Amino acid sequence: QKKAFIFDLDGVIVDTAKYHFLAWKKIATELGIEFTEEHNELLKGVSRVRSLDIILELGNKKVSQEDKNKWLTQKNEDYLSQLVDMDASEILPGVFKVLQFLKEKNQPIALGSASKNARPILEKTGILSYFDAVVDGNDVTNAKPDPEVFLIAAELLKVKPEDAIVFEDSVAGIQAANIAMMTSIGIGNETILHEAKYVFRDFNAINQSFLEDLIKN
Ligand code: B16
Ligand code: MG
Repeated sequence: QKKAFIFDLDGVIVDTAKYHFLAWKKIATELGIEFTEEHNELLKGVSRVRSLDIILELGNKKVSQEDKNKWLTQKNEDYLSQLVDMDASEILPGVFKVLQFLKEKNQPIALGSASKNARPILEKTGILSYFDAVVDGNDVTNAKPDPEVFLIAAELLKVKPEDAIVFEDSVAGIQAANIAMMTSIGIGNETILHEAKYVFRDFNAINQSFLEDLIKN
C-alpha cells in the first residue's frame, strides 16, 4: 500500500516556533496579559486569528475588531521581520536526512501547515523542491485540530488518510492527525505530545529502520 508523509512546518522543519512566541509575547505584554511558554503550547499549530483570541481569553479581555486587526498586522510584521535573514541553517536537526531518505525511497511528501507564510519559508531555506504538495493556511478554512489541512494534503498525494503519516510539534496538530485516522508522530516533548502514536525528541532520534517499517506496513 502506497504511503505518504506530511510534515508540519513551524517547530518541525524550521525553528520558527520561537519567533511566533516572541511576537505574541510582545503583544500580550502590551495588552497587559501574562503569557508564558506553557500558554504558548495552546497557540502552536493554531491559526493567527485563533491565536489572538486565545491570548485575549487568557487575559479575559475584549477588544474591537478594528483593534484585533491592528494586533494581527503587528504580529505578522514583527514575525516577518525575524525571517528576513532566514536560510538553511534554521532547518531543525535531522530534517534533511529524513527528507532525503524518503525521497530516495520515492515516498510522496507534503507540507501541512497552518501558516500563511509557509511558501516563502520553504523557499528561503531551499527545501521547497522536496515537497510534492504544499497545503498551508491560505488553503484551509478550518484550523487544526480540524483535520482539513492534512486531508487535503493526503488527497493531493492520492493516498487514503489511513496511509498518511504526519509529523507534528503541536497538540492541536496531533489531534488533527488522529481525527483524520492518520499515523501521528510527535516531534518534541513526550509529556506534551502524549496523544501522538509515536514521539521523538527530534528527527535525529528517528532511525532508518523505523521509517522503513512505516513505508512497508
Ligand atoms: P502565520 P504550523 C502554525 O504553523 C504555527 O504553529 C502557529 O503558531 C501559527 O500561529 C500559525 O502557523 C499561523 O502562522 O501567522 O504565519 O499564518 O506549525 O502549522 O506550521
Ligand atoms: Mg507546528
